Amino acid sequence: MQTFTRAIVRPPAETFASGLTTGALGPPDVKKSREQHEAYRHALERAGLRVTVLEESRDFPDSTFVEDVAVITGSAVILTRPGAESRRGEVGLIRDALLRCELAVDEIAAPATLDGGDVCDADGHFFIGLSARTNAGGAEQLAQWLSVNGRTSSIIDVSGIDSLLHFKSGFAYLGDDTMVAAVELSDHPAFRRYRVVPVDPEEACAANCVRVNDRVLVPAGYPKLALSLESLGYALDVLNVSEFQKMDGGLSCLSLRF
Ligand code: CIR
Repeated sequence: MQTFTRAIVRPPAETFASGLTTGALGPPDVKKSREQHEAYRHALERAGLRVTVLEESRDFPDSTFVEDVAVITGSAVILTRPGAESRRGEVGLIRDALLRCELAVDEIAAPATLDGGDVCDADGHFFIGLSARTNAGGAEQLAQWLSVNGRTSSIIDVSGIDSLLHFKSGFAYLGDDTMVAAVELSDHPAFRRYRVVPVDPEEACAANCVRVNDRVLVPAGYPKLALSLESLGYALDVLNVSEFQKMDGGLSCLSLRF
């Protein structure tokens, strides 16, 4: 499993509640979301990361979900072209921060679309989800870029699974050939050679967890998955992300880790 040393985050702005959401859980409390974001940042620091905190952006209420606008591997990054038009301006907001990290910056070109939430690095093999946000052109451009950077990839079509906004809404790679997968994905032939930890349908949101160095960040409120992971020997950091879940986001989307 890759060791991460850095992360980039952006706290939610005052306008957070006007971002995109399917809205089933009601509006988020901005103050609470900021507290949860700070706790998240501290968890990344506990895992050994140096965290760069970017300025919040009132103009882009979804910009706290920084993972969607860039894909990083090694010392290279590709800026995405988010599937949601209201999020495209977030790309320009993050470019300078990535350049300052001395990453070589490329960019997905129109009309392709790609959200980082559809991209999962499994020890150098990338799974790329096709979804309502990521189209075939975006997946292909990313696959090509990854190949130039010495990485392999395969495409997983989640566009027919209504419960998943992004591939990683239902999937996480934990290292050690182990993955957490929502029921809709757990039998996928692409995952046959891995150990798959299934997520109980009652705990569907738990699938979006994140391995960061020696620990796994998991969302609070999903005891069954927590127990499964603990029994496999993972050290967990349980975090409340209720306010981000109200905006269809979770743990992975709140940072870029590299
Ligand atoms: C959106 O709909 O784009 C945001 N409200 C949530 C994005 C969550 N990102 C992610 O799962 N990677």
